Amino acid sequence: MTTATAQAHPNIALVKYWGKRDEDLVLPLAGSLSMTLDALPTTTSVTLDPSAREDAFELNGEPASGERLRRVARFLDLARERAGGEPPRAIVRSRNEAPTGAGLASSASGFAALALAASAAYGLPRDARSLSRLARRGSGSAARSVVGGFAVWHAGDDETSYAEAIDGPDLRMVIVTVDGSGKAVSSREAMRRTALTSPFHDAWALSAAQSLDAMIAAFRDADVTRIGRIAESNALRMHAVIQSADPPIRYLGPASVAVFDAVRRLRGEGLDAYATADAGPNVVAICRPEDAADLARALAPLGGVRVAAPGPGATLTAGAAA
Ligand code: 2P0
Repeated sequence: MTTATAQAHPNIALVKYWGKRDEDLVLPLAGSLSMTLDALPTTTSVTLDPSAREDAFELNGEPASGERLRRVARFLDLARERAGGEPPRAIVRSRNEAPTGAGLASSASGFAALALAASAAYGLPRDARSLSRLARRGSGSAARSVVGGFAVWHAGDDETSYAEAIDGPDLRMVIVTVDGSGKAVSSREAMRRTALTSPFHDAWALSAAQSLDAMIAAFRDADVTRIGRIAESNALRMHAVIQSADPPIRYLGPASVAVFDAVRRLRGEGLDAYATADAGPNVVAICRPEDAADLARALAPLGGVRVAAPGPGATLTAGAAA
């Protein structure tokens, strides 16, 4: 049986993706910019099984069912549609080093690895643009994990909405895990609710597009301070619009807020660090490489800390077909 295995890493956005222009095609309201990490990879294998009548999905050794399985099967349907003919069903085995569903972007690394492994198994193109476009359909943020280092995901349309690399200054991210449990509301559902009910939604969409332009300019100037400022303000605006949904959703808890406060205090003491957080309670602090050890030491009392550097894009680790 044909098996292909790929690895991809999570990414943390410095300008967030929050909201879709088209749910089916997973087209974002605005572009976003992220760093792919060198930590917490997902490794995924796709084995084509000509005798199987359904796809199967195993996550961290456990068979998946329900919506989790359907999401993978729908994604494989897309890959098979692109392959043409009547390609076989598949067994997908995936292993995450990050806690699944805790706001550490396991769906980004997951669908980036799956896009590459499925493309290899079904003989689809494996250039970065094709992979990023395909990964996007699994989970928007996965479009960015296809790319190593820093990535800009263009809003665009189905053809042009993909991520590509952008040069930037070397950065470190100190991941502060304050809570490893799953999130109460999925990003997908929370984005939908925000768009439908927040009175601030249009302002958020406009602000996100402006933040991306400002961030790209800060990257061009390799200006870490500006990058950090824009990232922190963009993250807080995203959490503000999420909290303004009805019924409200709040991902940041007291322990998360304590990390934001600690980062601000450290900044007052001369350490140039900034904070961001995704759709979960964990916080990521951003700094220059030379400050990472001090920052990690200062934040250690507030949660589990781990320093990440820019990491590789999705790579095939075994078994490319044809
Ligand atoms: C991001 N997040 O830019 C933002 C910040 C969470 C907060 O991308 O619905 O799991 O699968 O496209 O990719 C999480 O969204 O959502 C996300 P879907 P996804 O990293």
